[in-house]
Amino acid sequence: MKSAAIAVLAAAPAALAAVRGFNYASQGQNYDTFAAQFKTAASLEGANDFSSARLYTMIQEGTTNTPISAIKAAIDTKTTLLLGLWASVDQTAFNNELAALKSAIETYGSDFADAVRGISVGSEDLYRISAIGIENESGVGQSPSVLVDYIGQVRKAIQGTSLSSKPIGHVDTWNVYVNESNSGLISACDFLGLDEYPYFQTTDTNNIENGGELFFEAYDKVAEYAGGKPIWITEAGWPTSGKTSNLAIASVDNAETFWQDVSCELQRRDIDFWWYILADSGASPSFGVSENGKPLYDLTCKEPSKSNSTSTSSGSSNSTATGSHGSSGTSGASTSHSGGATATGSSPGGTNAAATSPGAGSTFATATQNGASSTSSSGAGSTFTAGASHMSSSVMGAAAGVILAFLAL
Ligand SMILES: *[C@@H]1O[C@H](CO)[C@@H](O)[C@H](O)[C@H]1NC(C)=O
Ligand SMILES: *[C@@H]1O[C@H](CO)[C@@H](O)[C@H](O)[C@H]1NC(C)=O
Ligand SMILES: *[C@@H]1O[C@H](CO)[C@@H](O)[C@H](O)[C@H]1NC(C)=O
Ligand SMILES: CC(=O)N[C@H]1CO[C@H](CO)[C@@H](O)[C@@H]1O
Repeated sequence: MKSAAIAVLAAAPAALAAVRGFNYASQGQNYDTFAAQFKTAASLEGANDFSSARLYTMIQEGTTNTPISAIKAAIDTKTTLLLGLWASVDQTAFNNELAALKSAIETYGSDFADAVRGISVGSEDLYRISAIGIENESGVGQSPSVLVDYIGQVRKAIQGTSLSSKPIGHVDTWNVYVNESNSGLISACDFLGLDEYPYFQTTDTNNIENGGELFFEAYDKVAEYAGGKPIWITEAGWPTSGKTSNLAIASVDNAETFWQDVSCELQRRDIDFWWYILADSGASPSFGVSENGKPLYDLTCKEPSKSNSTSTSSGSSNSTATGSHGSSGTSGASTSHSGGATATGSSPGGTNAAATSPGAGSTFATATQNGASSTSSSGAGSTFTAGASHMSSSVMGAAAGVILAFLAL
C-alpha cells in the first residue's frame, strides 16, 4: 500500500515544484515572531522565494500539546511547511506531538493541508545513537524500530484527514542512511531528509573549495541507499563566523561560496531544501545568512564559475582528488548541534534565550554553542538536532560535547 503511495508521489514530481526555505526553532517564538521571519525570508534580497519553513516540533513552546503558532503564521504568510514531530523522548511525549498534529488538522483544515509539504518524524535521532554520535555524547536518540513505529502512528493519525496524502519521512545525517541497520527506517519513509555540513567534516579535506564536493558526495551516497525515494536537504549551511573546523574557515566570503556552490546548485537541480539558517546572530559558529532582515552576502545565484566542484550532477572531475572517499562507515556524522532546548532555557552548556533581533522586529532563536567541537569527526557533517521544548534538561543533559544548541524546535 505504501509502495503504491510512493509510486504516486514518484510519478508526479513535475507537478510539485521544489520548495526552499529555512529551518525555524521553536524557542522564544510566537505567532508574531514566526510571521515576521517568514515574511523576511520570502522577500530576502537576492534569494529566490525562500518561502518554506522546516519545524522540529508540532508543539508551541510552553504548552503541553497546543499546535505551534508557526502553523497559523505560515498559513497567513503563504509559507509552506515541513512539519516535524520530535521523537527522541518517549511515547507520552510523542502522543503530545500527535495530539498537536491532530489539533492543527481540526483547527486549520484545508488551509493547513495546502501549506504542508511533508511531515518529518524525528531529527537526527539515529545519529545520536550511532557509534560516532555516542562517542561524541550527542544526546538522547531513538532506535530505528521505535521511529518506524512512530511513522506508523503518524500515518494512522492523518488517515482520512486533509493531510492523508502528505509524504512522511525522517531527518538524519548521511552516515545513518548508509548504515544497513537502518534500512527498515528508510523503507518506512516516503522521503529522506538529509542534514549535511562539510564544515563539520573534520576528518575530510573540508576547506571551502571542497565544500560543494563533500556536500554532493554525501548526497550521492544517500541516494545509493534511498531506493529512489526523494532526498530533501533539511539542513545545510556554512558559518560566517566561528572557529576553524579542520580546514573549514568560517567567514562571510566562504559562506557566500558555499551558498553559490550548494544552495544555488540545489536550486538548479530543483531539490527541496531548508537552509540553516535565516538569522543566527550571537551564535558561534554563526550560520545566519541575514541580520536584521538584510543578507550578509550576495544571495543571488550566479552561473557556476567560482568552483567546478558542483557544476556537474555527480562525479565531477574533482571528486576523487581529495582522498575523502573513505569508507562511508568511518566518516560519519560529526558535530551535533543539539538543540537541547528546555522549557527553562537551560540547555546543556548553554543558554537558550531567544534573541530579539534588533531592527527586524523578529525574534530568532539563538543557537548556543555547547562546547568545543574541535574534536568533532568526520563525515556527515554536523547534526543539528533540536530538543523538544518540553524535555527536561536532564534528558537533554547528555547532549554535551560537540554541540551547538540550536533550539530548534
Ligand atoms: C548503525 O545503526 C544502528 C541502529 O541505528 C546503531 O545502533 C549502530 O551503532 C550504527 N552503526 C554505527 C557504526 O554507527
Ligand atoms: C574550473 O575549470 C577550469 C577549466 O577546467 C579551470 O581552469 C579552473 O581553474 C577551474 N576552477 C576551479 C575553481 O576549480
Ligand atoms: C579541481 O581540481 C583542479 C586541478 O585538478 C584544482 O586546480 C581545483 O582547485 C579543484 N577544484 C576544487 C573545487 O577542488
Ligand atoms: C568529542 C568526540 O568524542 N569526538 C569524536 C566524535 O566521533 C569521531 C568519530 O568516531 C571521533 O573521531 C571524535 O573524536
